[in-house]
Amino acid sequence: MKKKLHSLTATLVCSLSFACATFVPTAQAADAAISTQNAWVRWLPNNLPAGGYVTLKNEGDRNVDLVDVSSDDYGSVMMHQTVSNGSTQKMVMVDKVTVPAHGSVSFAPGGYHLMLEEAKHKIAPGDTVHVKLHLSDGETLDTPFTVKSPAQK
Ligand SMILES: [Cu+2]
Repeated sequence: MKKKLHSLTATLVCSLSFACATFVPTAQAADAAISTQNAWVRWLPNNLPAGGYVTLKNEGDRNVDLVDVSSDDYGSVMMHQTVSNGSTQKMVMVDKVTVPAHGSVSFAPGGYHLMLEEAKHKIAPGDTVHVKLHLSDGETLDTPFTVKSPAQK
């Protein structure tokens, strides 16, 4: 009962306020649901390809796929998965990675990773690079990645 009264009040306030017009789209955008955590790049010397790692979290009710990646800092960015084959490991390209509803997926050493090649400028540990994560719901997350040396965690 108390809750109902409260929401009636909110509706009334809302209808009298211009702020309402901007409030509604903001609430919908929040539904988009994917956020990133712990984004970092394992830097290697001599312009070698670097691995990018990040955790994607989905607060929404629907699965969302990561469908493409791009960066202004690298000429080539790909989604890879390390697959072990008995005693050997190889990397395969992946077209998409699903972030399950109310779940998360991690890009981490030994599993999914971003393969970052052809750096467009000098990149060194301590730098921040940006990778755009393109999602199946139409969102693009321009995500800052901290560049770390292999010795750092
Ligand atoms: Cu790779």
